[in-house]
Amino acid sequence: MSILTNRPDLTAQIEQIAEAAGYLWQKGWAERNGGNITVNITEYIDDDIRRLPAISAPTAIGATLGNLRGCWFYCKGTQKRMRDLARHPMENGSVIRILDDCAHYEIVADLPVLPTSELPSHLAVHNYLIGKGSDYKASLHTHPIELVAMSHNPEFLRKDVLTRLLWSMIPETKAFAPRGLGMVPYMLPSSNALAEATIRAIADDYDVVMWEKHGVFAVERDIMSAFDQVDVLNKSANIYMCARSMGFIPDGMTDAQMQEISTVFHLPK
Ligand code: 2HA
Ligand code: ZN
Repeated sequence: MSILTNRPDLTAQIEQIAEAAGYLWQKGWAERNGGNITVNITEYIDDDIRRLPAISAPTAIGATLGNLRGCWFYCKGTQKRMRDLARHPMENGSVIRILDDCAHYEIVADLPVLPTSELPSHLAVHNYLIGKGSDYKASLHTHPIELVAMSHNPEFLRKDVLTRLLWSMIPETKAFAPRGLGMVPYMLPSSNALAEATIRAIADDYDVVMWEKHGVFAVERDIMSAFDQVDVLNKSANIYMCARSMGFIPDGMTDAQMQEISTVFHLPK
């Protein structure tokens, strides 16, 4: 029996994760096992779930994350494909609980699908978000084609150069990705250094962070909102590339036009 049986609210959350995973595949952003999803589902965990036995041994996270005491997460499984997760989320990911030492987790449901090697860095981000009182529950790593292509140009890696360019391509981008795109220079995937630099960028008030020549890491209230922010930013990157491939450099909206968007939509920057 699945942990989702007779739990419509938890089921809706997992279905939203599966839907987003399907979009990642359809977009071409999730080749093979590329990308990762971790969602804090603690608010949907009832007493009956809390009494369930673990189906894995306690596993060390590799760090002590003090804000995660009592937290539960849905995590994509290691080597699992987003396109499979889209159809069978509980066979390609699992529900874990953080043990009271805040340094170990165990798998509770539905199957002993091991989380990815990136779990410690995703959990470190969630630990940071809880610590600052954020209501963000979802973290997403994916490989959006046009944004990754743009990160191969050193000119775009300077702080907020790409943010301004992307915002200027179409008015919605600033409205729906109002914190822009943070930049993290190339670092080894899954490394502690990459996780720490990502948290610093999120602390610098970005919801979406570019990992140079690799992909993006996004945080939001729920997984669909995280997907939406990446989607609007990548749409702007695509418009830029379409203009360049038609042989001209796009003008972009003017500073005054972008300022007007900020005023009308009450945006932070
Ligand atoms: O989780 O995309 O960067 C698979 C990856 C690693
Ligand atoms: Zn990746």
